[in-house]
Amino acid sequence: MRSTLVLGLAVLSAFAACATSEEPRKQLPAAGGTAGSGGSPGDGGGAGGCVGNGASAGNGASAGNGASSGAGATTGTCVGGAAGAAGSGGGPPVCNDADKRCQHEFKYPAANEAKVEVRGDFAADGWTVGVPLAKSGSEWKAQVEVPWGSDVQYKFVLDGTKWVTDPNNPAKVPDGVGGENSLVAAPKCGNFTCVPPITGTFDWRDGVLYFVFVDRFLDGDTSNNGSAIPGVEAPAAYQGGDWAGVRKKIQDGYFSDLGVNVLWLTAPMDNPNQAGWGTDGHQYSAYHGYWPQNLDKAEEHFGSLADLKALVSEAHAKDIRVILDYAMNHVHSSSPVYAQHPDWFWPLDFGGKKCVCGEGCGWEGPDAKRCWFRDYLPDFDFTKPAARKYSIDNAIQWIKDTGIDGFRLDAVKHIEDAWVTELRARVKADVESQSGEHFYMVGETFTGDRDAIKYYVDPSTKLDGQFDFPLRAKAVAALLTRSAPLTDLESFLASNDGYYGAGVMSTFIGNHDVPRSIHFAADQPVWGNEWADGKDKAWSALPSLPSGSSAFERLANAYTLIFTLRGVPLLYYGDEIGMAGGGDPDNRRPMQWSGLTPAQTGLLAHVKKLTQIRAAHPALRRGTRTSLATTADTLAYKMQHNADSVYVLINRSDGAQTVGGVPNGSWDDLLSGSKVTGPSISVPARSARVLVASP
Ligand SMILES: [Ca+2]
Ligand SMILES: [Ca+2]
Ligand SMILES: [Ca+2]
Repeated sequence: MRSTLVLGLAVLSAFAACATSEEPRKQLPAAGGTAGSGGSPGDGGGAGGCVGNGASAGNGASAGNGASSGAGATTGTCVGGAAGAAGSGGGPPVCNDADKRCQHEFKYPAANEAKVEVRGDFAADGWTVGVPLAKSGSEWKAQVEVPWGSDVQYKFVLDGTKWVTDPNNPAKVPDGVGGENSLVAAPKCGNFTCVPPITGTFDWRDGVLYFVFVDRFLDGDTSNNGSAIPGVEAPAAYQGGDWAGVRKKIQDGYFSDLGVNVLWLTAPMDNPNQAGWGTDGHQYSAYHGYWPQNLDKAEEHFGSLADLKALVSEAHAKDIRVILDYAMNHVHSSSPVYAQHPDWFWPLDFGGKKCVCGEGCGWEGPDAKRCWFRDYLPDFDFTKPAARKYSIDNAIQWIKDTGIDGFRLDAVKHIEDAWVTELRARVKADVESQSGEHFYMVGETFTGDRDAIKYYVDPSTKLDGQFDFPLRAKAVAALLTRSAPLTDLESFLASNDGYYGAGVMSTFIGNHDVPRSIHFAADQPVWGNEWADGKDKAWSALPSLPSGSSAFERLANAYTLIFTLRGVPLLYYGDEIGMAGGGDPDNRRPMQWSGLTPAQTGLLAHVKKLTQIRAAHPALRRGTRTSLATTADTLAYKMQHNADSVYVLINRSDGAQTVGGVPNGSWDDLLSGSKVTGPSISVPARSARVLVASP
């Protein structure tokens, strides 16, 4: 059926220099290399105007109030000057060409017809739903919104039955059925309007995200487990988790109890049953899903497409949204699309060297887009329109086939920008126009360089947000390893709060590419460097669960931070109970479903409290942050949105600390349930208080 090009194991094993599993981690910043001064170009400025104006923009302050904020955006298109006033700084509206609309006046000379309408491709339903013209003296006229810069074909319909071209417009094109259509060629206008972003019924700033690593979560159907792939040891092998298992946990209410309302699932595309070598001398299976082989098929280890659809439906029934990991940078060398269209991929040979990222080619700079992650992972050349179309068609098909609500996009900085901007345009045209809901797209750019991350953040043309790796590093250093004072974290936050403009970033402490968070939080941290990849403890000398409760309390403090800041907080599966694990693949151990220690149970209860508090207080999801008192060991800030004020006091030290700066009066601590009195409040060792004024 297919003449796939398979790199045999002999070839792979001879090439043992490729990195570990699916996606080698890119560069780490030079120590602390994130500082970057605030006020980067275009902050605010770019957010002004029409689309992406205050309406759905990050800071709710101007966006109207909580619950259904962004509602302002649905008030219709905003026109030139008016939009500028609504945004920051006046001027023409800001949107990409695909969202611009021009007013075009259609005119037809009046004779003795009773009615005239215009039909055409100015709108999705423009050929079936006409726009009536109004008679004005000797002419019929109508102002119709047409897309900026793309050809518009049209006809007039007289008295509901007679289709004619425009007698006053010589521009005509064949209509495909033997006649002609009149043509407005690529209309452009100075006074364009912008189509508003669709905000739908869910505001993504309210999201609490949970990353389900499907293969490692729960085996809900042993019939799909397949057989072992020779040469692959258990930690890098398929372990049975599947969509049926995830669905079961949705049904059981696990996520609802946790306060999670968005699930991120590992990539669903069919991967090969084949081993690939890592740089660590171990062979890996494709349990992670990042080696797409048959892009239009579901991975059989996880179930069928119907199983995935059922999972999504089950989630929706519980008011939980689902986003899928989508790996677009490359395919596996056994993929039919690579065999059929080798010209859609960057050649591995690059002037006599093998262009593998970090080997013959660099991870950064001009090679970053074209380098292959492995010599068995051909890299799409998205400068080729046909390759782009194929890939984006596939992404759109997955959305349509499954009913998902968003994508987590892998390795964004390794793909050509046109893929991202075209996907956004297609999502608007093909998905959001049908669903009426905003399709959330969050990207991964593994770096401490905020500008590199921000480059892709633009909800109207690129991504809604990205994972906030720089924040994660600062939080780990200040709250878990305690290698930097909390004053460092505060100064970082001060510049980070508005850094991504209208973006809806995802904040996190741990993920599948770094060692389990709990080990950074141990009394003696297993890794002192917050950027450690843990590969020294990935296959042997594996870390075990810390004893006692102190590490869990420190991790709880880190969650208090991200659950009281704006952004979509992410929980990596098992981190809600502080699961143990070193570097990849040890950080992907099977989910622990029973036998929790008291410290694990305490952490889980803390996370549930945080999600409840966050859900109840728009200040935490929309608010403006104001720093209160900060010391090396304590961090205190106020979050405010309209009438909602919440004070957050965090103490990382091993003794109680008194935190000042809270107003006089009586306060309820939402975490402990106790009452305290300002302005100076004692916070016990390794804990936090989240305060609201006592009624
Ligand atoms: Ca299974
Ligand atoms: Ca497969
Ligand atoms: Ca690439």
